[in-house]
Amino acid sequence: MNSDEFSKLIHKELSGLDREHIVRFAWRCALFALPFLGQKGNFLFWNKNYRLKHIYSIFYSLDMFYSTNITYGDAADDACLYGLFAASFNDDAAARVADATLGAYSSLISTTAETAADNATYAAAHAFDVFKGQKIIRIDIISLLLQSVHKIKKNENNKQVFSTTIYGPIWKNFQNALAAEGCAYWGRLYQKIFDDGLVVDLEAVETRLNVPKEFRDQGAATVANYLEELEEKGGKQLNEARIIILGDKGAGKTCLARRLRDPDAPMTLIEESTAGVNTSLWKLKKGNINIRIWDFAGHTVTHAVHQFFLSERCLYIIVYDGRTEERNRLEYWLNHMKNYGGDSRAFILVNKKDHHPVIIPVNSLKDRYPIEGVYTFSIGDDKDDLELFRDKVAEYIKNNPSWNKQKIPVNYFRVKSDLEALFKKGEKKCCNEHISRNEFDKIAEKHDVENSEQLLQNLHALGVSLWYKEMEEFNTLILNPEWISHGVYKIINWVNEEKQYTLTLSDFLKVFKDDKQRFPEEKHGFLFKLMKYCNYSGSLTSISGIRQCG
Ligand SMILES: Nc1nc2c(ncn2[C@@H]2O[C@H](COP(=O)(O)OP(=O)(O)O)[C@@H](O)[C@H]2O)c(=O)[nH]1
Ligand SMILES: [Mg+2]
Repeated sequence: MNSDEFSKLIHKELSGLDREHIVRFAWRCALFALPFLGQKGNFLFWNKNYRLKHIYSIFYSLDMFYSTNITYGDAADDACLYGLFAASFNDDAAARVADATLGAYSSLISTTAETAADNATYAAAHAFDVFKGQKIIRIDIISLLLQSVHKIKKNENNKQVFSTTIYGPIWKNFQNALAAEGCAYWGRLYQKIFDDGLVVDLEAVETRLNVPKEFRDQGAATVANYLEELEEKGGKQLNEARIIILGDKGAGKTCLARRLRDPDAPMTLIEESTAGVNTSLWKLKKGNINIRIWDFAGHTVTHAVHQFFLSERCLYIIVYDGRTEERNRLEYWLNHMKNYGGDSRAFILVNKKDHHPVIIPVNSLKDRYPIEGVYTFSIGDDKDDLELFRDKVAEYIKNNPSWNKQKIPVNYFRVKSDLEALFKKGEKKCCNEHISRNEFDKIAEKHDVENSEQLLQNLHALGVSLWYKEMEEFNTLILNPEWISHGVYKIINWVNEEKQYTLTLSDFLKVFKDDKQRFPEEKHGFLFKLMKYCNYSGSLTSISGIRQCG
């Protein structure tokens, strides 16, 4: 039987089945094909830079089949799969595995049984081809797949008794290929899924899918490492979210930051202004979530610094002064968020300081940007609206799986608590704004963390402490992001006031002459390189016209 004849046969078998059953079959097709990805014992057909991401995109999409919370048409994951598809052209077997996975995935996101069946057939045909395409083993793939449909049709016992030994040396090669990429974890996982008759543990799937996006973005090995720590050391609910407030100077950001935490907090005075960024903690009783609020200064000064702090998986609140005529500023901030914020979403607050009517093109903005809601009221005067807004924000965070379902390994959690204790804001005497790598390693060791480099990256991703690989030589782990933003702010202000067009390291002695304790000479190099890194020094002329921060 050739591939076309086989497709016709399968398609006929699938007709009349409901969508759910078809999808389950499609998943099995992708799974049958999976081991062939590593049939040569390596994944060298993929460029090293993307290899772990591609491997992960297969595992991630296979897990999505059993999620209780599938986001249909998740653009990012689609892109990931297509990337995988394209990349695998260098290897015939890999291309077919990718095709089978892609077919199965398309079946999953199909809304009708008919399209699900078309896509599942496509997956089956590629599974068929990959078996036929190799010469090492002889398996009757036709009866294997037909048996699978019949099992699913009967719905009696979901298990499909099946042994990985039928893959012969291919299974071993697949395992070796994974191990060579630091992914032995995934090898063990799929061994178990096959041994269990292609039945998965639903709770474990949810855990895998809820690994924070920052880790998932780094690919299969990072996720494997993370999941292993979770299994070995146990998990703890992270319950931590971030809000980033953006907007022009004077829009009302700092007032909002205060009143989110406490609706009766005093408004800011005209002369108060935020230097760089201020962070504060809003403890949400409902759901027991800690929300870190990052209140950024509004002006150009800080924009280049944003790249160090803005991140994905945050809730953005853009405060817009309803009285200004500059509508394009709203889009400016929305674009800023789009550039740095991944798939984060925004609340827009039009702060109506007086009673002028404000019209913004809500629908057209919603078409182009990920906007969760638009609210118009006065932070200062409209108590009820403020209450409602706080509820909406709290509700959004509470119900968002990226915050309410995330477990982190218990030892990560302990390191995080230790770092937070070292930096206790407001307690000047014991407040460490940064520590050395050595001090960090000691803490990591105390909590039994094996790979401290990995943990540094993880904590950075979670926004707990900032570690820049490019700045390794300075041996500085930042516990207080305000330390960076205030430092940069001071430098820029100095440049501005002195009308300097070039900046050298020795200038920093002058910049920080009144603040030697906080910014001692040995830390100047760090800030200097940081500014170079975000292209400040290269654009001094263009930043010399900036105004004060808001
Ligand atoms: N009357 C009135 N003043 C406000 C309101 N919101 C903010 N302000 C004032 O506007 C100024 C700038 O607010 P602030 O929160 O510091 O703006 P930021 O620069 O965006 O952080 C302060 O003097 C606030 O008291 C409001 O709703 N009504
Ligand atoms: Mg402010």
